[in-house]
Amino acid sequence: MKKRALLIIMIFMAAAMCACSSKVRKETDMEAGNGSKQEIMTNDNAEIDMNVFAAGIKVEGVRNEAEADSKTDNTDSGPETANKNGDTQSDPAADIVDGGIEERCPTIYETTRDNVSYGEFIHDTYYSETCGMERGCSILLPADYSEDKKYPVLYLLHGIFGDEYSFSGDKNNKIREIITNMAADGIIGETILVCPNMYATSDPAQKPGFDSESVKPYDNFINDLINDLMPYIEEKYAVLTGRENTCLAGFSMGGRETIFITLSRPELFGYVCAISAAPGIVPTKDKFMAHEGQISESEMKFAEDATEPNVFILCCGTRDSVVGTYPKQYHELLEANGAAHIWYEITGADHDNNAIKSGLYNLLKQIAYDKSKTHER
Ligand code: FER
Repeated sequence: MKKRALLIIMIFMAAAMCACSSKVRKETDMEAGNGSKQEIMTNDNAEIDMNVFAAGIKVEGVRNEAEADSKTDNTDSGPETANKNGDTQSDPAADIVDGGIEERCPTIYETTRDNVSYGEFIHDTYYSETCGMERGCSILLPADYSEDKKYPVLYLLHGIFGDEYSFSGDKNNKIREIITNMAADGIIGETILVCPNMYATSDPAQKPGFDSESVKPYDNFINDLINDLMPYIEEKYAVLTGRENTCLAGFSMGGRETIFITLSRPELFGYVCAISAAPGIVPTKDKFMAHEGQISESEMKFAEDATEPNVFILCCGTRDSVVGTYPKQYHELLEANGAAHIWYEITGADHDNNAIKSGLYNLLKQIAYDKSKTHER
């Protein structure tokens, strides 16, 4: 009988220890994007699933109700054009280059096609003087990549808690399909996509989090990108250099750094898109933390004599549950300070792949439009 009582006490103790350690994990574990359910508490005591960061809330390849509400017609595959036999055929390239923003990436660009070859993401490393260590990046080369050609480059920056695998590891963002299908249709040139690790720390033990110290390596990424990664990519791969051939885009934390990098070094990037940009460029306090701000509100503009990007897009879903209206506030600040840009909202999109697909598609579409004006496409 005594033995049985002892056993019951031991079981109770073990159960209590388990519950305790899972609570510690919930509050301290900052790893995200591995599919397991981990949560973080905001200052208003709301629980947020950690997997919403890095590469967005996961939405499957099906269109949701909110999308059906959206005014954009996703099934439109372009205007009907008559060929010389009088038959009508769809020519997507004919209408894509009209300069208009479409809230949703059309289905024809995000769908895998049988007659198109898609490249595979590769992983590479480079030495970062900025961080004093070897760092990784994922790279999507066109399927028929050849050293005999030269390609424009798009640097794509992930969200908080992410790394160089955040985009390549999520098949639902359709980045590979969009970039390859648009090139296959001749809308854009074949493009090399580079997905870096944006956490530019010199301390391998440092981890991201919602406090000023833990966020600093993201703000340091500008140095790693410009002084280490871009020179490495330009030396190792067959890339076209210069702002006309160098594009920058980012999601959330990556969107915030995209704006900061663009305002700081606008002469380097001809085509830019900040998707669902996170707060903290200017001082503020949101549900996650107080932000000191990278710059003041009056500095949220290009320098007087700056070479500005040909295309600078800011966008966000109307139902973004993580960054809310911060992207809109950035737009309003840029507008008040006279910095040219395109702003649009994606009806019904959350902090998710619908926003990512939309931003990427519209950036590439604007590149096509801009190049069509100067016949460079
Ligand atoms: C914040 C809110 C959102 C913040 C970062 C984010 C550092 C980033 C979200 C994401 O990358 O998905 O206050 O502060």
